[in-house]
Amino acid sequence: TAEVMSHVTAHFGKALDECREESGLSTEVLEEFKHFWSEDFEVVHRELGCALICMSNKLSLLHDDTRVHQVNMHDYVKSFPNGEALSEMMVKLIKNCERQYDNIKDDCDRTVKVAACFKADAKKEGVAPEITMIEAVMEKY
Ligand code: BOM
Repeated sequence: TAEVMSHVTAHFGKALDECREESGLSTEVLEEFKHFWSEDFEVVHRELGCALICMSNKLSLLHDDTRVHQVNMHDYVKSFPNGEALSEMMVKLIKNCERQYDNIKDDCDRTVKVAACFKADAKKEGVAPEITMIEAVMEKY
C-alpha cells in the first residue's frame, strides 16, 4: 500500500546523505529522497542509480551483481507497520523491472532505469506515496 511505501521511503531515504559523495548525486538533481516520488521529478540521472546502489548496499538489499536480494528486501519491507501488505508486490515489481533492463551493462545506468520503471509501475498499482504521506512519517526514522 502507499501508506507502507511512505514508511519504506522515509527510512530508506535516510541513507542518501551517506551516499552523496561516492555517487556524485548533487542536491540540485535531488535535494531530499522523498522527491523521488514527485510528479515532476524525472528518474533519469546516472548518479541517482549509483546512489540507489550505495543506499541499498547499506541495508544489504542487493546481491553482488546489484540485482535485488529477494529475501532481504522482503524482510526489510515486512519490518514496517503493515509491511506484509507490500513486501511481495515490492519484490515482484522490482524483479519485473530488472528483467526489462537486464541488457544494460553499466550498474548505475541499469539501476536508474529499473528505478524509473519501478516508480511508474508503483503508480499504476496504486502503491506510490504522496510526498505529504512521507513527510508525516519521516520523524519516526
Ligand atoms: O536492480 C536494481 C535494484 C535496485 C532497487 C531499487 C529500486 C527502488 C527505487 C527507489 C525507490 C525507493 C523507495 C523505497 C525504498 C526501496 C528499497
